[in-house]
Amino acid sequence: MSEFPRPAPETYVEAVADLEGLDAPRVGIVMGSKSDLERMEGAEKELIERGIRCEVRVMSAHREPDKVADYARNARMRGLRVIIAGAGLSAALPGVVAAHTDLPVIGVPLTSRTSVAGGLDALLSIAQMPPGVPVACVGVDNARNAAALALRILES
Ligand code: RP5
Repeated sequence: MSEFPRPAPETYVEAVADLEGLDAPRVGIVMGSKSDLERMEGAEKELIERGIRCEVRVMSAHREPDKVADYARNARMRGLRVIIAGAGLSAALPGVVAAHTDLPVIGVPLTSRTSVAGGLDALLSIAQMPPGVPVACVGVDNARNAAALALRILES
């Protein structure tokens, strides 16, 4: 057995409790591109108005897969309790986040410059997840509802 001192499981639990008591964000808002910022700002606004600490990050499931995987894998340890993920086109981001975390993931299908059928492409990409990898899905461009749902999850 290694002599290297390993933290006891209680230490980890205490660390998470500490994070919750301090300024650690409870909700992560991620999106696939800077071009999504405007459509996602309703989520941040809603959470701030309700006094919920959140963070906003841009990361693409297709262009930066390792960054997305790292973010999702570390999310719970960092104190996050819900992740809101918005993306347009072939919107893989919410599903990829859900593949790497057991936190609840809420997907926001977004319209973008080259969307087809008014965002139906992203809506189907987010909603049609395979069994066992759940992603909640709000309406097209309805980031505010994602925040409202995150709030209900945090309060449940
Ligand atoms: C998606 O592709 C993004 O979420 C965005 O909605 C869309 C277009 O991205 P950009 O080409 O503007 O970076 O991945």
